Amino acid sequence: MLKIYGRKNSNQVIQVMWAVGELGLEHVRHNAGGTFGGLDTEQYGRLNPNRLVPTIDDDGFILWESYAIIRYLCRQYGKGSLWPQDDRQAALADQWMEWTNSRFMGVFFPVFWGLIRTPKEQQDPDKIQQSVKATAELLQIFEHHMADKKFVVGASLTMGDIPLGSMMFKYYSLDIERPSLPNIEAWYARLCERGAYREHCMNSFGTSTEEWFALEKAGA
Ligand SMILES: N[C@@H](CCC(=O)N[C@@H](CS)C(=O)NCC(=O)O)C(=O)O
Repeated sequence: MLKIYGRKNSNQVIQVMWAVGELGLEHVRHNAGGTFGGLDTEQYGRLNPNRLVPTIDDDGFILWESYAIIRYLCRQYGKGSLWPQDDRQAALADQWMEWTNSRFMGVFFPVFWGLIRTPKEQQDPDKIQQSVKATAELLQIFEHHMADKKFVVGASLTMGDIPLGSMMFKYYSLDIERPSLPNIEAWYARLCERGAYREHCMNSFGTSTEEWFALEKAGA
């Protein structure tokens, strides 16, 4: 059976779990990383020498790097659904995955990290504000792309929706200024209707670093 190693509040784990949920794969997830620890053991080092999460073990096939895991799971178990049948559609889905990694994460993650993973007294409001603004500007590209689409590459959910979509719960939950982005808001509303999205992506992360760790310890 598919095993996933990683705490459920890690963004990289969340996106893998959402894919697993959408594909309906039988699986077991083992808590690892963060306050659960376990990454420094010899056994974990053999699975993932980077000592990071997530790692998967699919009947003895070991894989790390969340984007590689999502692509593997979608190609292996979701051809024609999360992995588009058409190679060009698959390439476009891949493009938006990479865009999320190379462009969106760079501007949005400092917002999330600055507000939630940094103790209040160490926060830098100006830096956070700059990243909030940069995120809003960057999202205009995706807003424009979504003008005539229900999902990232067309009429149904694909792997292209997964990385960016998984971050949208955080984007829309944080107490930050957001521009009006009607196409993205409509897409996000569609994601929120999905059981797997609600289960894996819409978990409270608190409003401070203390709350974050308390929720993590509670396994929430
Ligand atoms: N590029 C890697 C990054 C993995 C990564 O940085 N994982 C973080 C959590 S998001 C981690 O393992 N941190 C140590 C910990 O959780 O203890 C991926 O996408 O899988």
